[in-house]
Amino acid sequence: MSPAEPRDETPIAEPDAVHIGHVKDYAAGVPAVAVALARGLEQMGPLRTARTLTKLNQRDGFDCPGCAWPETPGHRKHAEFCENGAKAVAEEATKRRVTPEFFATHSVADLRERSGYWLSQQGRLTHPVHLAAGDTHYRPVSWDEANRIIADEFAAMSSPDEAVFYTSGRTSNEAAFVYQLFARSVGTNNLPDCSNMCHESSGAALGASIGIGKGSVTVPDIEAADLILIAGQNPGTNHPRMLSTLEKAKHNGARIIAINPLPEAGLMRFKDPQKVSGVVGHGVKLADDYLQIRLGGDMALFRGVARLLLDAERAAPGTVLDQEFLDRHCAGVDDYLRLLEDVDFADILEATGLSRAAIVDLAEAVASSERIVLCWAMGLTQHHHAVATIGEGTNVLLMRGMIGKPGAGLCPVRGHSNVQGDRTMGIFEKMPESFLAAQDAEFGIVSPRAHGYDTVAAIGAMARGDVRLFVAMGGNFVSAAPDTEYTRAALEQCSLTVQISTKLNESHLATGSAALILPTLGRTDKDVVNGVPQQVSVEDSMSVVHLSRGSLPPTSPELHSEVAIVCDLATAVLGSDHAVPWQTFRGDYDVIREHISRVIPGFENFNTRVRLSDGFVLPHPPRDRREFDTATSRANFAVNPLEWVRVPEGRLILQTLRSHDQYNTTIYGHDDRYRGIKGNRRVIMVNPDDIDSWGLKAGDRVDIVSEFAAPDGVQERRVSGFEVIAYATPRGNAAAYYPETNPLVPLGAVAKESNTPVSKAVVVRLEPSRTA
Ligand SMILES: Nc1nc2c(c(=O)[nH]1)N[C@H]1C(S)=C(S)[C@@H](COP(=O)(O)OP(=O)(O)OC[C@H]3O[C@@H](n4cnc5c(=O)[nH]c(N)nc54)[C@H](O)[C@@H]3O)O[C@H]1N2
Ligand SMILES: Nc1nc2c(c(=O)[nH]1)N[C@H]1C(S)=C(S)[C@@H](COP(=O)(O)OP(=O)(O)OC[C@H]3O[C@@H](n4cnc5c(=O)[nH]c(N)nc54)[C@H](O)[C@@H]3O)O[C@H]1N2
Ligand SMILES: [Mo]
Repeated sequence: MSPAEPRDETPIAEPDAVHIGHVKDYAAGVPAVAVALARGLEQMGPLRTARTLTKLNQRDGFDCPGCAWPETPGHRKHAEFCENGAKAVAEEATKRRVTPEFFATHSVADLRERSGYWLSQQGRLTHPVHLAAGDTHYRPVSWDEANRIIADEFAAMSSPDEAVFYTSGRTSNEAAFVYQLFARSVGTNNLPDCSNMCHESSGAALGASIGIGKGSVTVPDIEAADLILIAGQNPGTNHPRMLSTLEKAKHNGARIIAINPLPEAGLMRFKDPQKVSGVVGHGVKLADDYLQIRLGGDMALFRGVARLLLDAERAAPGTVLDQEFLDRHCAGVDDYLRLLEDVDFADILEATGLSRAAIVDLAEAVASSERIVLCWAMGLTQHHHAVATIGEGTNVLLMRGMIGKPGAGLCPVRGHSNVQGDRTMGIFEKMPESFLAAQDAEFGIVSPRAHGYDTVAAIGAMARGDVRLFVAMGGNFVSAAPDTEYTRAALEQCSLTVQISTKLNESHLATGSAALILPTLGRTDKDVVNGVPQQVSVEDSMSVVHLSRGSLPPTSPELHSEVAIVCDLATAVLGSDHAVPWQTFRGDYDVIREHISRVIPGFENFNTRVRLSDGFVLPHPPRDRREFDTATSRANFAVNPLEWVRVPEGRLILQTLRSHDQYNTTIYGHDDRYRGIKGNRRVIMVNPDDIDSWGLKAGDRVDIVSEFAAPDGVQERRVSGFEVIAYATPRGNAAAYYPETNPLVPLGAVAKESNTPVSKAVVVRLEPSRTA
């Protein structure tokens, strides 16, 4: 039971006063390398730093747990990673340990008082632990006993729908596949995942428009594009390896236009730390143009552009619209063009906050480019009208025939490193019949057909007392979900909460009557079963599937792989004579892949092809053949009434976003370097004129209060003690960090169709701080 290595006692720096420095106008460069190495050495020591970073994103190594940006096919650099990928690795491969002794010292009540940062800095979990109903401490438990406790919970259910199985997007394809197979074998589709809070709006919009919820470009397409639009994405922080691709595109002559309320450093200029020029020079200017749009104004921008394209086509017929593409491959064109007749540019200007000249310029770029790529992330997906916004952006590309041709297409840039793969593997509360039927036939089980709960619905069901068992495969549900206190209370309604985790977080302390923490191997860890090293696979943002194998000896002999945890649990719940050969799966992941190859289209010869040096690319009918698997068998224009976000009198619209020093709910440190904000994360970025009009000064402390309509009148949520920072954000628009401001996001504020929490447009007011 003793941990493999001694506990690291390096003190943990808690936040202090906020320091405001210069906002950077470039990303990466020497500071990025220095920070990456410093974090590595601090958490892992020199040996593990060398052992992990040399294997990161290499063919014989592991997939970076940072983001889902693809590796460049063919040639790979020696160091195929970025500062923030290195931080993600350091966080996982740390030498610090959370042992049973730790839980004996710290009661649950004590741990609830600690910050998320402190919790994660304690290190890797080493042993399964159980919090019995009414107990004050987590105590060690054997794996058999843990599985028996969960099996007893199933026995007490009146319906399998009283169980909920959450997934975060780091889980491998193999683990995700057995996990959803287990949920469906017990009889529920309750499979909410982080994607419900992330790119669900992209999936919903693209599914309706082009018949597949995935992006239609590859890295070589981006490198070959002549116009790249980047809307609602901060790649310098969240997808730093994308900057190298953009640099190449730029070198090949692409024009890049950034659409963002904030002038993010990574959009402006890039210094590649792996090139001499990046280390000593000024770097490459990335964005040629920057459109400082208002929060939620993108649908209007796309519509304005579409209208200008139509006007230009009418002025010079046959020169702007790709009429052949529209005739052969699209549906709903006339309805959409009719909608464009009604465009009032006063609305477009109000919604976007941009000048007409800027929009005309964008439209001219779109009209005159031959290969256009549209990239986006959370700035488009987390709005009330997110699905319509992405549909509108897709319309613009369809008008120009930009789907299914080299150098052009749609590029939703995914977040978690395997979030796309998890969905392909069936982590979805409403998988299509074709998947369920194929899986049932393969295993001789009968999957339920009724749709399950997504993330927001699961919280509602827990709050109603309809859920006995909540299981999380990774993630940090209570902090990632909206409406933190409501969500915490909902989790507390469960009889048993189970977290399969690598590291301690707030969700281990938002427990049902009883709780289990099951520690698991991460990406960097070696996974050896019966003496044979196992490997897992992942799918990146561009549908490339490849292997990942860790290289570090596991933190503790008590760690089980995610696959092993699911298979042992399934055996305990379903019995050893169940139709699915759980223990065979546990012993050899090739056997799992064999079955996947027969259930999921595109995975034929999975075991052979995944061992090719660059893996393999999954089919994408629009990209490959201009085929659209929609009800019309064509690409459908999205036809929706125009919407945007209005700022109510005396209020601000708040977006919640990531700093440069965090991975979602895991806080690495307190240095949002590119934005020049250091020392503390409890800050709100506000336009200087708004600060004046609120009668405030930069540096004042405020409470942020959100307001929303509820059935029983207007309700409020409050977070206290935030420092006001003057920042270059549009008037009426503010920004603050996730997850500190999640308590402000009301559960009921969700995107239409995708049910994604509206994390980028919370109506708030500021009040003098109650906590001084
Ligand atoms: N280092 C690091 N990497 C990560 C993550 C991390 O936390 N840390 N998280 C991963 C995950 S899960 C995800 S989903 C991605 C997230 O990647 P991003 O989507 O880049 O993440 P956010 O910080 O939410 O940034 C949203 C960006 O959209 C802009 N924005 C907000 N609202 C609007 C709008 O209405 N219109 C427009 N045009 N822009 C808007 C914001 O100013 C900001 O630049 O990153 C992944 N990679
Ligand atoms: N207000 C606001 N809320 C948001 C967002 C926002 O922009 N604003 N973004 C949303 C988005 S895009 C996302 S994707 C979600 C993220 O939601 P989640 O995916 O639930 O959250 P993470 O913070 O990524 O989860 C971190 C935890 O995962 C565990 N972990 C890490 N690696 C592994 C592993 O290999 N295996 C296992 N089993 N566990 C592991 C660790 O215990 C760690 O504490 O948050 C959403 N919430
Ligand atoms: Mo995400």
